[in-house]
Amino acid sequence: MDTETEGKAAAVEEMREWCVALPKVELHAHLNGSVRNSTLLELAKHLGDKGVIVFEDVKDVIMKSDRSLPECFKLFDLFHILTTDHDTVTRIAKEVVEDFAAENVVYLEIRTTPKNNEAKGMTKRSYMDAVIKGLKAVEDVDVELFGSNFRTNETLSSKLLDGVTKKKKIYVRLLLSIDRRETTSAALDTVNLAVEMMDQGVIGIDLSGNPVVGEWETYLPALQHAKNMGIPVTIHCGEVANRKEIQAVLDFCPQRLGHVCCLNDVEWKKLKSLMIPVEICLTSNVMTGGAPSLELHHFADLYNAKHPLSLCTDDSGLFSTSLSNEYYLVATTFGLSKFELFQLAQDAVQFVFADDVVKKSLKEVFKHAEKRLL
Ligand code: 6MZ
Repeated sequence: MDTETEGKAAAVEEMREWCVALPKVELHAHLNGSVRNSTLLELAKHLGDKGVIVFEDVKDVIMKSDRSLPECFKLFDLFHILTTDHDTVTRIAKEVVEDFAAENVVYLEIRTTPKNNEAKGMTKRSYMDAVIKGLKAVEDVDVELFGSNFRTNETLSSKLLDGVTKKKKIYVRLLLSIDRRETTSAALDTVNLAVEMMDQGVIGIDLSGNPVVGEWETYLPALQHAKNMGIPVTIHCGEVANRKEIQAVLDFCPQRLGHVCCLNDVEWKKLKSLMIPVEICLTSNVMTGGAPSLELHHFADLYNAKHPLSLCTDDSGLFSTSLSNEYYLVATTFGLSKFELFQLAQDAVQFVFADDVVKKSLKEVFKHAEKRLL
């Protein structure tokens, strides 16, 4: 390697490390999309040995690096076969939190679809209990799961400030996802479950699933119910060009929107005038065709317009990315400076669904990190 190449490699390495060290807020991460490949392979091997699946076929699918949008949803059906029993749900929830914490994510909203599975004796409630059990089982990281009445946020805030040498600390909150394949009544069950679990770390509702499946009218009663109950809602919007639905979602005016890829000029203008914060998923959108390339991703337009936004991973396992990598991609693709990246990460605190006490504590974390990173 010549000196110039070595210098470039060192600069890349330095920037990557800086993006890891940056405290980050993750607002759009699906539990089953964030599972480690090594865990999926281990689970697949186990089911292969039992003759439930053909391991070699599944292995190739898990390790494949490119994924179209329809392929993603076929894969989720496979992942759900591998992961949907109570013990495995507990395991993946634990690992996912550990992985985000290792990336210096200081606040994480994980979303997951509560599942009924009669064969496994699983109800939506027991599924969520298994998730929470996993969050509580995390050992190498201090997890703050409940509201400030369970463990004082001041305590966690001071721990978050402890720096790199001590145990990492992370706030975790849960969003319950309504899958677009569900009926109105199943969607309402999910919102009612969220109401029931508000004191256990559940903090909001998400609408997700295959965007070419289902009708907006099916979920609207449940989403409206959430709104009436004062539960924050985030909605996957415009992953495909469904004009009628994009319009309806914007009219519903949720607290946040995911993706916003296929909006036309009128919808784009409306989004900007409503100032709804957007969860930006660069790698996911480029891989699934929602954006033509990184360079042409709508992040640039929203960022330049000072529209509220937050960088997110969507499915870090499925798309082999991490939140640090998403910040790195923004730096290298759009030329943001470290100062601008820091601002971007810090601004995301405004869009968390947690209360003002948590926000205040997170602002302290950024204030402290500023001295170290800038
Ligand atoms: C829409 C997505 C998604 O809930 O089983 N999901 N929905 N668009 C996407 N973009 C690629 N990525 C994930 O996690 C997996 C579920 O999250 C939703 C799908 O409903 C998928 O089945 P959970 O933990």
